[in-house]
Amino acid sequence: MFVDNVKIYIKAGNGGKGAISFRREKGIPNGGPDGGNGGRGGNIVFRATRDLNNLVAFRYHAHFRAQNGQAGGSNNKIGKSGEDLIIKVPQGTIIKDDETGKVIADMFYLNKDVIILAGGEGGKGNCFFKSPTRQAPHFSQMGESTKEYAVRLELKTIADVGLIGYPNVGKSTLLSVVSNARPKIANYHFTTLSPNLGVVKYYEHNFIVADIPGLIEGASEGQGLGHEFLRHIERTRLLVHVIDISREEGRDPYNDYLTINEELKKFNKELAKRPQIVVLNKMDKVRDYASIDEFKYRIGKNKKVICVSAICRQNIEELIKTIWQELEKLPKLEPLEIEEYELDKKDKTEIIVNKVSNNVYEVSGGFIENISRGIVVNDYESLSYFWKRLKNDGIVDILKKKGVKDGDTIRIGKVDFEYIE
Ligand SMILES: Nc1nc2c(ncn2[C@@H]2O[C@H](COP(=O)(O)OP(=O)(O)OP(=O)(O)O)[C@@H](O)[C@H]2O)c(=O)[nH]1
Ligand SMILES: [Mg+2]
Repeated sequence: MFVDNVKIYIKAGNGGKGAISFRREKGIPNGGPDGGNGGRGGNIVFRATRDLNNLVAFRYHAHFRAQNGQAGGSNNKIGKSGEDLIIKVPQGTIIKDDETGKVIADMFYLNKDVIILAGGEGGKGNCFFKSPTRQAPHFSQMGESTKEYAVRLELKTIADVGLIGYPNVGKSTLLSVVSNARPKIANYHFTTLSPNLGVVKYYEHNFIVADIPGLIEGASEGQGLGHEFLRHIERTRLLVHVIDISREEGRDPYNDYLTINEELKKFNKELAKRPQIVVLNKMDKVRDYASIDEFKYRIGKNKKVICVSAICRQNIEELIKTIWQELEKLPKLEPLEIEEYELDKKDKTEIIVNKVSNNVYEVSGGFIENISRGIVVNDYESLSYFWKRLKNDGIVDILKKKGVKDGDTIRIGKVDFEYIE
């Protein structure tokens, strides 16, 4: 089964809770607060690899959670951070927000880690809340809790060269003789059912070749395996168009050439304009060399045509050299140009005040979420700390502007407070 589009669920780790603790040492009966901060939650990190060429593994494993941070400890001990979760995907995987369809990242570069979700911040320990007027705070901050998101992974293979052509013309055989790949080869149509990638070495250089299932006339209407796999050669720089010159199957080679190019055009006009090298394969079976001259004449002088026998490894060095020389002239591939888009945008300055009914005002936003992690409703000191923050950070002013009066209710998260002037 070949899978190049899947939905998965990811969640970064929660931050650990800050500790509430007081020093207890011999000779220091009322030691100060020494509760340490909680640890950070682990990030969700994506990494592109060439060890994979499809997304099938994600069909069976679709939920990914990074480790939570641990709680802080006494003696100002900071909680252990959660470990990052590294998700390996084939190079060329595009990560989208499943809800909005917006692209978050293009996993274009090998081994370049991309943080898609950041772990939650650890909460502050009670030591942090100590002040001249608050010598022994009995409260600490909760760790930041993170949300789960659904993302869609879409593979669009990255390779320098794409092999195209009718079924059974020897594309996979060619890939197996030029590269390290060992694709399935057999004497029937549609042996290749999903893309194969191979690395070709040419002196100190190397380049990637992608072999896809064969195309036939009408592929755009779903004939054969259809057009579906062409998107895996859209991100190539050069196409190698393989043609069976032996006429073994009774088709005319030049007609094959035109038909496949027509199918390319129907899929994507840009792809049809991509530079092509034409490879006439199965030369070992050719008795009548006039047909080669005829092909070359019909295709025109300015097209590059190379005659090979993949099976006999005849002229393969010449082919590799020609491909490399062409590639050198072509611009390098670039990742998708995407607008910056973060999945879990945390605006820690955002303050939203809404009047929800006559006497009730709801306060929300990243700023509030952050400071409200410190409220312990049944702890007087904790509440007074919280009120102070609301006053000092201008939230009370905003409430006043909105018309709040003595005795009104202020709703923050799930907690209601009475507003007292
Ligand atoms: N005589 C001869 N046969 C070849 C040559 N190259 C490939 N073949 C044979 O052609 C048949 C098809 O080869 P494949 O490499 O599977 O062809 P393909 O184009 O990948 O086919 P699909 O995956 O079905 O699209 C196999 O039996 C190969 O052994 C060649 O140079 N000469
Ligand atoms: Mg094949």
